[in-house]
Amino acid sequence: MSIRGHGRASLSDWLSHVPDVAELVKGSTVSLAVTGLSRAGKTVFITSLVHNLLSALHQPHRMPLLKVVGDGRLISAKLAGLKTDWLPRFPYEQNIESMAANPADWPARTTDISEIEIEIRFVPAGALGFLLGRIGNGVATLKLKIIDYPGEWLIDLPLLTQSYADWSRATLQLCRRGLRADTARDFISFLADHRHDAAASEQDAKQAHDLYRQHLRTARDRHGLSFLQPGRFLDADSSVMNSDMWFAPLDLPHNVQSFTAGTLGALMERRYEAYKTEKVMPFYQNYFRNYSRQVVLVDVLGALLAGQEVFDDTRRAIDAILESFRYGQNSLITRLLRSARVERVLFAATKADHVPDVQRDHLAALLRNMVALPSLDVTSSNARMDVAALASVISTEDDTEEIGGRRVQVVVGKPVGSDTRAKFFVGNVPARPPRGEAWGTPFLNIPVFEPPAIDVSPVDGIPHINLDVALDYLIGDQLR
Ligand SMILES: Nc1nc2c(ncn2[C@@H]2O[C@H](COP(=O)(O)OP(=O)(O)OP(=O)(O)O)[C@@H](O)[C@H]2O)c(=O)[nH]1
Ligand SMILES: [Mg+2]
Repeated sequence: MSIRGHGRASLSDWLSHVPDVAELVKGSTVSLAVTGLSRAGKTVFITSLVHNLLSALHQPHRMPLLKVVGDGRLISAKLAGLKTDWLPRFPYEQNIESMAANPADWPARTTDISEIEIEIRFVPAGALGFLLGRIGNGVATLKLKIIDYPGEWLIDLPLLTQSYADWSRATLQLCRRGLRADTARDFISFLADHRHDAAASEQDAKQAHDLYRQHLRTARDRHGLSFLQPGRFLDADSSVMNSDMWFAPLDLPHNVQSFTAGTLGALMERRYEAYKTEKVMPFYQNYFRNYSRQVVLVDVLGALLAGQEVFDDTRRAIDAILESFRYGQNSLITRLLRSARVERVLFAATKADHVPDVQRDHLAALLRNMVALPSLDVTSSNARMDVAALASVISTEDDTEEIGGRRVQVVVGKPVGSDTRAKFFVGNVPARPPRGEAWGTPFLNIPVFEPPAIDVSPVDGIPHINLDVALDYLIGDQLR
């Protein structure tokens, strides 16, 4: 609706036709969920985002491409007070303190969901801003809830349409190949002595569960594998470990689809089904459906450096994650979310400061390729999706170095635990997934860099790459 053409109507008439204005005055809420596979950079992303938002008034040139900041329309951004929600609070203060400490440290690993809320006050752009000036103090409020949750939980969605027998067979097949053949060795040999038609035993179920979980954790921690189901088996000490969730896949012959009562197979199947209804479905029905904006962080470079098997496994995990954002008619996710939809999703390659500037476009292009975005975006019922490369905390500087008579771009940084800064050359980031023999030439490894000097008070902010662009894509429309 345009202002012209309503010249004769009173302001209040006009206002009654513009629902956004009422909403702007009383304040609206948007939930931005930050997810991604283990170690992708979720906690650091949220910590830096919050710190830079709280600092934006003092240091606007840190976030110029977040339009509300760039346009000079931001009035204030502060942490919301008492929480009314039941989710644990995201430990922003603790994280920023460890990153600002001397020696600096990165935040601890997280295993559960948490949330933090920021209240943003701003002058709306254009006609709405003019109107708000007329009827109020000209200031609108947006409550931004930011949620940190493990991407592994999304990898559980495909379980909902898979029977226990089919899941067992697919999982065991995977366990026998590549790096998993090693991490799953004890589990597989245990299964050889514990058939599905043996009498159900609480102790056997528990032992299979423990060995299977051990395999999942080793696959993740030692090798960086990510297609690991069920996702909650990786949580440190969650309620999933109640005895009614002790299950694992079994080694089943091809013809077995159902299990006789009283057997180990029947016990495992019952628990697998309970996991779906008690863990997977409630997450979608009670939480996910409210997160209308989401960012999926991917450590693309880490996957690339880890080699072909890990890279392919990351792609498989991303494929599973994508299912939560595709809303075809009658698909399972569509039914689970009922009328709710995720409106915008950004897939972001993190830690872009690990490579020099000239390589960062390739990082984004490689992720675009992994996500297969061009073919996806055509269906309008899907969430709107895009791809970016970013660094939540720039911990390096760009430089050049002569290698083999050629001048190449490198990054300079201080590895954690080292006293000195050093130059690192990671090789060239390919814009497409490497094929066949291209995997033969290994990429050099990159260390964990110390974060730069950071001030705990929200004044200076934190140097980053593209955090402002990412945030503007995700919630910029709410701040116009
Ligand atoms: N150089 C650099 N390193 C980063 C950046 N973001 C994350 N890292 C590194 O990646 C590690 C993991 O980051 P987190 O934010 O803890 O990752 P996460 O996804 O929350 O990990 P989990 O909680 O274990 O799932 C950090 O400890 C840093 O070493 C970045 O922007 N630049
Ligand atoms: Mg974390």
